[in-house]
Amino acid sequence: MALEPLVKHLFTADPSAHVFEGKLFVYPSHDRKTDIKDNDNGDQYDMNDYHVFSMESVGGPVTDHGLALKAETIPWVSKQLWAPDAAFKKGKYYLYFPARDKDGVFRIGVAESDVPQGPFKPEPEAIAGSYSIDPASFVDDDGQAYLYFGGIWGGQLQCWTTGKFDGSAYANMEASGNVPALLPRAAKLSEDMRSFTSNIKELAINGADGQLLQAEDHDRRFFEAAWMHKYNGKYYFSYSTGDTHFLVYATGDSPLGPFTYRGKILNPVEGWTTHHSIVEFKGKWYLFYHDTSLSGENHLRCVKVREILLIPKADRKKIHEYLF
Ligand code: FUB
Repeated sequence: MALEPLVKHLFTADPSAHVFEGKLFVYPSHDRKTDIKDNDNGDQYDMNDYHVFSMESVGGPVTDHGLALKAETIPWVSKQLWAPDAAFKKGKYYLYFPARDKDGVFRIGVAESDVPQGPFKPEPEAIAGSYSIDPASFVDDDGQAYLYFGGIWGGQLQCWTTGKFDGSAYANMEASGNVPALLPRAAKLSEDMRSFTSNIKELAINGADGQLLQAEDHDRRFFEAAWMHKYNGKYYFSYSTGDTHFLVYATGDSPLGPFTYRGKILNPVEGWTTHHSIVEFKGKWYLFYHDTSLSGENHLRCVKVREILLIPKADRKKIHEYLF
């Protein structure tokens, strides 16, 4: 499969892929050119709208459905529409997105449409109690929907250790040394998909020894880009390790964990960030991800897709990029 960008007429990143109405839909960030210098806060990722894409087959033509949602129409947002995701429930489509509110705090919003491509109508307020970035929705076989989220450093998760926003914790980015790493978050979604119906839970990611991954373990600890999929009855929680640039995964027997770290999905790509989704379409599994090969600049990324090969355990050492 050619590893060409999915589209070249826009810069796209953070692809969330879903099968809706028999087609493959991709909900990415829409990167844009700015003069903002790269920094560890991610200020250079200054996006202000979303486009939705679809295709009938992987490798076939990709339709850009145009503007799906823009920042100016979302009353609570000040800037930075980061990585979105979408969900379907009871005849409606929902777009989840992180953005900074008027106080500069990242929150998660939701917008609704009758069709998967949008346009989406935003709720006037962010989801009550939501914080940080990178929402990923997952509807389990029993119909219960979950929202996964969180990101450290520029994603502000380090500011929420007490359950209240503490701006003074921002500059620390994360703990160091031999203490448990910050954990991704998840909550159950209401039947109307617009609010949390459970407390926000911390998702435990343990090593093979059953102990939480440590903050100093930058090759394995959670950084951002949560994704959940189910395969053969197991829950696969995958994410980016941020400053070590891996996509990795952990598995569990429940959508809220605990999860056990299993290994790498993708080695570092060109560019600082890495962010993905995993989806089954027409009997094959695909990894959607991004790199910066179209521009050579960290904040101008392009979405790509490759098939995930289901490799027998014995052969896994030979090809360590594709792991399940
Ligand atoms: O696209 C902006 C941010 O960069 C995303 O929210 C992160 O996951 C990283 O890809």
